[in-house]
Amino acid sequence: MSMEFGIPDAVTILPGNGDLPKVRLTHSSGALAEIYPHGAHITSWQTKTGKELLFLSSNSNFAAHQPIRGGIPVIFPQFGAGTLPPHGFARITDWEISHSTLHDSGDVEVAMQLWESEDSFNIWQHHFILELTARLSEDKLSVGLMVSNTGDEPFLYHVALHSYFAVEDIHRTAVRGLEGTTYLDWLREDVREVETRAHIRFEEETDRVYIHAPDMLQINDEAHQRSVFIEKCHMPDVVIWNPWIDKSRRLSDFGDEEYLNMICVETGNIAKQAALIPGDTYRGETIFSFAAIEVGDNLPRPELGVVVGR
Ligand code: TA6
Repeated sequence: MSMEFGIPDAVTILPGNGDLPKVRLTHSSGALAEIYPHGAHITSWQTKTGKELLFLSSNSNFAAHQPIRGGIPVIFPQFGAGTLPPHGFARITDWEISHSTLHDSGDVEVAMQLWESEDSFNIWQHHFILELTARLSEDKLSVGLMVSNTGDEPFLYHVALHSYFAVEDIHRTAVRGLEGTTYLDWLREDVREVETRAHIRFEEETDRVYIHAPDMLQINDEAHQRSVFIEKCHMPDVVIWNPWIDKSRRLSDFGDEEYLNMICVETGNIAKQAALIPGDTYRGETIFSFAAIEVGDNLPRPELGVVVGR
């Protein structure tokens, strides 16, 4: 892995798990993020006090052609099962670093790109450039995605961030912001229902896609007394997933009890494929931030300006 993109004290390229390299982003406040060029996969986002906000399975693979279990998998061009590898090939392919930047604000940024190869063309006959940009601030992580159609044929695709968040106890975790949104329940033959709960809590396997969901979401990790805020732009749909007990046992790269300490809140074009004509480019972004909370019903929301101190 080329060292040309290293920036002293800000962007470091170093050996990661398995025989994979990783890039470490270090903000002057002490906040940190790590991203593997394998899948442009963000595996860690830590607060300036060292709290890890993303979930990463202790059983995850870190190897060629294998997905990393946890962090923020990049899903492209297919979400879920289909004619391509599950969740597409982007997450199991090595990307190239395209730039790294230390902004005047102190934000630290790295971008990675993936484009068609002989392997991808064998299974998906399209020309594309996919770029992920990760920008770390003191208390935010912004993840941007760009998809360009560089061929002369239109193509259909899904693109998403399949984000795994660490929670102290799933039984004391709630997701806010989806009340009134229509969802498909993938565990009940895609039955279509409207979410009635202001706080979604978890007591069984949960796997559903919320269509054209609101752009502001919140994960309340009550046991840790903190919230993660998710603000999405041009990433219309949201998947909420927890495998619970039986599915956890079926996943070889996921600990049997790890469902207790994670929740997936995924953002992107998921419910149906989007179309991209030749020469066109899609751009979307999800901004993750966090704050301490006081446990209770009237939990703070950033847009109401009542966020408790960091
Ligand atoms: O998050 C939605 C989902 O499609 C679930 O159905 C579950 O399969 C999960 O993704 C993980 O998929 P993976 O291929 O990473 O095991």
